[in-house]
Order: sequence, then C-alpha cells, then structure tokens
Amino acid sequence: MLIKIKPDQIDIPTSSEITPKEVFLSRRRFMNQLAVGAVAGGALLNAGMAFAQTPAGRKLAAARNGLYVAPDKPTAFKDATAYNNFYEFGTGKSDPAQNAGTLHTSPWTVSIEGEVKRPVTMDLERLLKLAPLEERIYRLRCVEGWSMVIPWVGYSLSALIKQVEPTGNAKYIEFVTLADKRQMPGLSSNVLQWPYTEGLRMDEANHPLTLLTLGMYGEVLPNQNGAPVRIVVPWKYGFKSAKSIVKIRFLKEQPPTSWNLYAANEYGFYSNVNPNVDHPRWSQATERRIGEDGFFAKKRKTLLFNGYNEAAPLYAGMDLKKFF
Ligand SMILES: Nc1nc2c(c(=O)[nH]1)N[C@H]1C(S)=C(S)[C@@H](COP(=O)(O)O)O[C@H]1N2
Ligand SMILES: [Mo]
Repeated sequence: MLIKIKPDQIDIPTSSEITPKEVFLSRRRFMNQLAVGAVAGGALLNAGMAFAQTPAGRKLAAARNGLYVAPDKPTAFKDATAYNNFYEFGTGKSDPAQNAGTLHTSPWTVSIEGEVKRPVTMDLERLLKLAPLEERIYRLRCVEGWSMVIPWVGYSLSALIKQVEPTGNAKYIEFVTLADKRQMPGLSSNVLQWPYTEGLRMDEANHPLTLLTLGMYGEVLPNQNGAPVRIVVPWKYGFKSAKSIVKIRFLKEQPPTSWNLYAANEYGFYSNVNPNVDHPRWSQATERRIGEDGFFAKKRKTLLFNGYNEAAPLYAGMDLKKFF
C-alpha cells in the first residue's frame, strides 16, 4: 500500500531559515533513526525476510538537506506518480502508472564496471547504506515542456563514485536501465533502442547536485518513477535521469544514449535545460507545472540550467548552442 503524504504536510523551510546547525541536527536525528532501523532490520532478518526487500511504500528515513530545497511548492504525490515518462511501460503518460506493477524490484542489483579499480555488484541494501539518505526537493523539467517539483531521497552520486575508485581513463559514466520483456511490456515496441541508456561527463556525474535516487516523498520509489534506483540530474532535461538502473559503466569515450540515437538533432548528449535553445519542433522558453497549471494557464518561464546555476561552471567556455 502506498502511504501518501499530501504536499501541505511537507513543511518547506526557506533557505534563509536553514542554518548549518539545523542541517547537522537533522543529520544526527537521522543517525539515531538509522540505529533504530538497524534493530528493526535485524528482527526482519531473523524472521527470514531480507532487509533488501523494498515493498512498495516502504518508508525511507532521510534528513532534509537544506542546501537543496527548491522554493517551489512540491507537486502532489498523486500527480508525480500518475503523469510519467517510462517508455519501457508504454509511451502514454498514464501507461507507467498502469503497467509498471509487473516490475520486480527485489532482489535488485547494480553492476558497477568499466574504468574503475574496484568493480562491484551492489544489492539494494548496500546502496541504501552507502551514504546517509538525504531529502532534496528538486525541480524536474521534461524536454516536452512540463515540470514537477519532487522531494527525492538519495545521496550524491559522487559518494558511490568515490567507493569504486575510477581510473585516470574514466571520462564518462553510463547508466543502463533494466530491459526485460517479461516485466516491461513497452519493450515489444522499438520506439527506442533498448536497454534505455544515458550518460554524463565525469565532472557532471561528480557534481554534488547529481543524485543517486532511491526514494521520493519519504518512501521507496514507486515503480513508475524508476524503482528501485535511478539518477536525477536536476539541471538537465528529464530524459537524462535514467530510471530502474541495473548497470553503471565508467568509460573512456562519450557513450551513445537512447534519445540521441533516436534523433541526434533533437536530443543532444548534454541536454542542459536552456530556454534559449529551442527544440527543432517547439520552443523551450516556457513550461507547465503538472497538477497546477492547466493547459490554458499562463506558462512559467523556463530558467537556464533549470535554475541550478551551481552547474554553470561545468560548461565554462562551451557554446551551449552547439553542445545542446
Ligand atoms: N529507463 C527510462 N528512464 C527514463 C525515461 C524512460 O522512458 N525510460 N523517461 C525519462 C523522461 S523523458 C523523463 S521526463 C523522466 C520522468 O521522470 P518521472 O516520471 O519520475 O517524473 O524520466 C526519464 N527517465
Ligand atoms: Mo522527458
């Protein structure tokens, strides 16, 4: 059962209200919760249930990271889980919510390979414990011209990258989604090349904003949002944020990516949110907020880097019209 948190139950402190001390205290509170959770986890193990199992709706304790709280009102859980892009379950916006029930998220492993000194296959339990879980409220802007505001749960991907020790050759990172026809009805159509793959330059992957995401709204990810583990890169168009990841590869060369293979002139490797670079078939200057802005509402102005100016130094000296 999914336990839903209404947005009005989530209190959003403004950034001026957040002090480093509060962040520290909430982290300590989280550590205490973790200790309690470890006892409960032990009891579950004794009962013959693996802690790694993540039934839908399982709560994830996470301390709000005040550095990453979008001032916008979070999208309602019911909207963020009913209007999705997850082509492995169909191309319609309601297809993922309707069809993703067939995805088996337990057991789940992520194989980390390529240009690393310590290649490893991690199960979900290990990923959940790799670093303290944080809640971060990020805007997510789809290339189609809509956006959401989601309280994600996870930690910076850089924590995982550090553990596997990339070699000097690692210049790019690739994310590979599960591709299993028995679980994913959308794979019978070849609208995209499967498995769905995405990639980042190593400095983008190591940017603190890049979130290895294990939950949202205080619980594990719903299947339609990319359970049990996905990436969220808030300054890029949504399609860069691959869902239901089974493999992370460290590479010397820039990897091909599903949407770039689909239409290279429409979907670049970088795909930073940029109101000044139109999609060949539509403007990117404005967006609609799912659940709030109806089709006839005045559109919101899209912000360069989706408002995440911290990401701008990654592209110093690059022509963003060329590297779109
Ligand atoms: N594996 C996979 N990941 C994916 C997609 C997809 O079709 N398959 N769609 C992308 C697109 S286009 C968007 S906008 C976001 C949507 O994430 P959300 O449904 O959690 O809002 O997921 C991205 N990740
Ligand atoms: Mo998207």
